[in-house]
Amino acid sequence: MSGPPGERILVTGASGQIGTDLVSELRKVHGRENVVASDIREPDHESPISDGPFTLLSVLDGDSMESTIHDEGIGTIYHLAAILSATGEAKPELCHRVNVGGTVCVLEAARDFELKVYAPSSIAVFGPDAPKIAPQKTPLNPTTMYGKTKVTGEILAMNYWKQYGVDVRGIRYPGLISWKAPAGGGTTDYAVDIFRAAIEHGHYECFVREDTRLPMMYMDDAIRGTISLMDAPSENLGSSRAGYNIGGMSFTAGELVDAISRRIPDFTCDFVPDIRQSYADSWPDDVDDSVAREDWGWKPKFGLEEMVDEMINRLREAQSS
Ligand code: NAD
Ligand code: AKB
Repeated sequence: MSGPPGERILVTGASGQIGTDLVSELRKVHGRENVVASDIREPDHESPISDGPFTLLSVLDGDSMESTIHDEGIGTIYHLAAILSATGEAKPELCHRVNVGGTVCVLEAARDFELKVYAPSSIAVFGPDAPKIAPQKTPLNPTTMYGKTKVTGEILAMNYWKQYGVDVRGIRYPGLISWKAPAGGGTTDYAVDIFRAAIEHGHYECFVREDTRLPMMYMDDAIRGTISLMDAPSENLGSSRAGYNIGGMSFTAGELVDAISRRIPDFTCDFVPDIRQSYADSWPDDVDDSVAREDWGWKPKFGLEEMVDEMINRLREAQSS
């Protein structure tokens, strides 16, 4: 099956943390009917993505993916379906099957239908040997299965671009912080879960040590970065097109607790590290995003203080509505 691309957009893994925000933003830009959300689980009734087209679709089912692309007139795929780090370490075979197998399915369909693809990577591509401020180019030796699948995803994307001319782009997202949907089984989930716990219970048990520092980003910046990378002229994108470092903020879990406590004075937090500590310890403190700034004009808007204000205000508004 092949043919000229349609104009509509397909989002895989759309019911997850990023999809919940990205689908809404894409529908604002391209029109509600032109963005088809898909996942193996239906979105919640209150989810913002339930206001437009949705189809149940596994990224491991190549035939269904190709018929969806054909029938729905798809020209671009935002491929978000994946198993994140904490779930991935517990279920490494599933993580490899979904993250690598799903990406191959999407890239094969893109090759057949001449589609444009967004396939995100992660700061998990870096291993303990990377500099603490991770450069764009450095040996990638992750110790987690999730990180290995993300390195493979970047390699596959570059191969499809070089061998078949498939226009694939990606960002190595830091830990993403948002309020519309819960985080989906990653190591950086504490920086999301802590806000709801602070507001609802005044207390949080944090699964990494107080001095754990990681690169993080507020979701609005991540969505703006994603759309601006996809809008960038292809000729501006160099050899990092499958996995650009983008920086937002970098803080320790203790600094996050302090920032929340300045707004919710009774808030308390216990630090009780579990296995996820070792995944966090294998990742960098921050990233050097100078290549993304140079190639397509990346610049973050949210720092720690702005992000904490937004998270608390938005969650309180959502609670009272
Ligand atoms: P998430 O776990 O919240 O959502 C992933 C979605 O994929 C889920 O809704 C799940 O149901 C779906 N899914 C799982 N298996 C599937 C399959 N076989 N077919 C179709 N759908 C399937 O993840 P997210 O946070 O939205 O992440 C999206 C992408 O961004 C992933 O590639 C992830 O690695 C990457 N990323 C996320 C973060 C972050 O902090 N959220 C950071 C770095 C990279
Ligand atoms: C995770 O913690 O697994 C994700 C990521 C940084 O890729 N949030």
